[in-house]
Amino acid sequence: MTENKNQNSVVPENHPRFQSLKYRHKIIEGMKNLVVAEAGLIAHGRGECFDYILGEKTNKAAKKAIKAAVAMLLLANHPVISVNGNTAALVPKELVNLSEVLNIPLEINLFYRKKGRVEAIKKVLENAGAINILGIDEDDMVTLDGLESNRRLVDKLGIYQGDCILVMLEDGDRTEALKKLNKKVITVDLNPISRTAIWGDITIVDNIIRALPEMLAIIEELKDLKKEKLRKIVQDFKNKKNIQDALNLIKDYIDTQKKDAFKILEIKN
Ligand code: PTJ
Repeated sequence: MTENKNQNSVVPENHPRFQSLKYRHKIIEGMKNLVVAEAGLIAHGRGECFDYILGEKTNKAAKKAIKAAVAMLLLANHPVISVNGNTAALVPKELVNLSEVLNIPLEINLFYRKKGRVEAIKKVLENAGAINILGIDEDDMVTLDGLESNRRLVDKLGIYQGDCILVMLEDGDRTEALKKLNKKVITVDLNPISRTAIWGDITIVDNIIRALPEMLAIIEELKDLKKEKLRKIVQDFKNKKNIQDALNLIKDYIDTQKKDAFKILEIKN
């Protein structure tokens, strides 16, 4: 059972949408604690919709992208994991594990900088075991060129000097700005044709709740490989082709679901 205390509702584990409801409640709780922006609820709903038409599982294209992403992170000189409200609410432990295993800093970077949010997210990450979190102290922040939104505020020791940035659930502007600054961008975005997805160097079309554990598993496979082998994995990965594959998966999934739904409709009538 998972309980959403403030709403007095309990979701039974055999509920067909148990997983989905569990994560919805995390997002709702996150919003009440200032971790998630109000707009984060809408972003989550959009993600759910894409996840539904991707079959709610990590597909082959996503697995390829995850492998290339891990190789790229292992090769980078100053990689950084960018954390927003939704990621902190949904996968705090996985973010901290990823940061520890790869020795990569976590940097809080927000679109909506409502008072108290940075501190709320810091607390969630610290409760999950994070020690050194960037993007906290305004004195350590500088602004990124070519960006008007709050995401332009970055940590001198983090995204500002980073060469490879992992961004999840993003608005497109920042990915574009990071690319113009010659940084490599790895994205996790369920919408394969969002601006973030299109501008990223490696686009993982998957739900962060599955993509991050999968990344952690792949790190175990790749962490001892020689640099040439890692470079080959990155070079062989073609993001455009991978995005096309993700879109084809959506088309195939909808076709199959349509057939199944029509079988039921025919029996029903
Ligand atoms: O915490 P803040 O202030 O930094 O704000 C975060 C949000 C998410 C509100 C902000 O970045 C935003 O408005 O994002 P967008 O433009 O709505 O884009 C979010 C993208 O993430 C959409 O393409 C969604 O389909 C996708 N998405 C939503 N949930 C997930 C997801 N992708 C992967 N995993 C998810 N769980």
